[in-house]
Amino acid sequence: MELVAVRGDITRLDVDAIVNAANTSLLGGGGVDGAIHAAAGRDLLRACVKLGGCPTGDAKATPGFQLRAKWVFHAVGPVWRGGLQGEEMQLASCYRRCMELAQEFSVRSVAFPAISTGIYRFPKEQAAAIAVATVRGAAEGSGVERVVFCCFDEATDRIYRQLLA
Ligand code: AR6
Repeated sequence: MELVAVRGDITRLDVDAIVNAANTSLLGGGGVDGAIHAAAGRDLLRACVKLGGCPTGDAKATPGFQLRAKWVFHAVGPVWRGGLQGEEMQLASCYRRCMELAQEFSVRSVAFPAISTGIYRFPKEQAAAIAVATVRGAAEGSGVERVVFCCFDEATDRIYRQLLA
């Protein structure tokens, strides 16, 4: 499996599935969630309403509608509360669940944003280390050939490039 860091907007990527950094309502929000809903169109919200929310650490799938990606995996990362409330486990669980969904939907390429590191304030370096280790650990037998870590800001891009070098 190939792991790469790409700087840019996840809604523009040509992959089978993109991951959203959602909240437990799955009804949209700011950050990457807002960008994905804006790019996918109103049908995405209608599909999300039917999912009835999602617990922290889990992920649920919808079609990508107007996106190039066929699927969106809506993952709910933890809000950072100092690190003693299971945040690392919950973040790892998001990445693991998305890799399971990738297998379930026969997805060969998937792009992740840096879940929880924006509005939810999870420390960026710690989150990136968890993301890379968890994805690597879930690779075997998943059928996923290419994982893109989509880095929106320069700091995130630098961290992933170092980790993957
Ligand atoms: N493409 C790729 N990455 C992006 C994009 C984009 N278009 N826009 C922002 N990022 P955040 P969270 C990066 O805040 O911390 C929402 O309101 C951003 O720079 O989007 O998990 C949800 O509804 C950062 O590196 O998600 C939740 O309520 C990363 O995406 C809450 O925010 C994650 O930042 C989730 O907070």
